[in-house]
Amino acid sequence: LRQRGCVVWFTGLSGCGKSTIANELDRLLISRGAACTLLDGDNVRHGLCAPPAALSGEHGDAFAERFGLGFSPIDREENIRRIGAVASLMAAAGLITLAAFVSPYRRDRDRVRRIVEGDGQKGDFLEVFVDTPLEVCQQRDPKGLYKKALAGEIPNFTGISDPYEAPQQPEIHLQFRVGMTPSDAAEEILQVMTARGVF
Ligand code: GGZ
Repeated sequence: LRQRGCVVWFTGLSGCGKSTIANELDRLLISRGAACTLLDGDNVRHGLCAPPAALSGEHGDAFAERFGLGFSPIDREENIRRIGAVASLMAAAGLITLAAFVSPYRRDRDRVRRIVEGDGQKGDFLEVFVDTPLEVCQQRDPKGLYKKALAGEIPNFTGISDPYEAPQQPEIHLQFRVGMTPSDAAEEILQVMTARGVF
């Protein structure tokens, strides 16, 4: 099997399914012998970009305030910048790198695209827009975050009190359909990857 190092970047609202689909694609790729890796909020926000509250220790609050990231616009920008830099290195090392983050600001996503394409070549960055309507995400509300955001308990919540800037020309546009499974979505992405000579 042949593969090309690349970044498959999932973007969409909280609860849109991006992490589930990325995990499904990760499994599918591994079952076919690919060398791939997955970055998502669950691993990155506990490590590389841990929030201030999780960073304490010998340097105390000063350290946490400087290096821990929350959800203000500038914090999200830095979150996406760090993830983009890591993803670009992984892709350059030959890995199919899946990244699933809300990444609501177009400018931040486009910056990652330029870094990945600059380190590699055009076609190494595939943007996947997981286009699930806000109402559906809100209805799912797996972690109860929308409820809290609507009650004013979470500031800057994407889709409620902070904007989501949809991609204008994503390589893959996954439009929500009733009955669509994460595995259907993963297959659809894999087909595009194959057509583009990534795997
Ligand atoms: C959006 C938030 C927020 C705010 C906490 N806005 O459904 P989840 O829980 O698991 O996915 C969301 C995750 C977003 O983290 P990212 O690193 O992907 O965001 S970004 O790309 O914008 O930097 C949600 C939870 O963290 N969460 N507060 N205010 N999502």
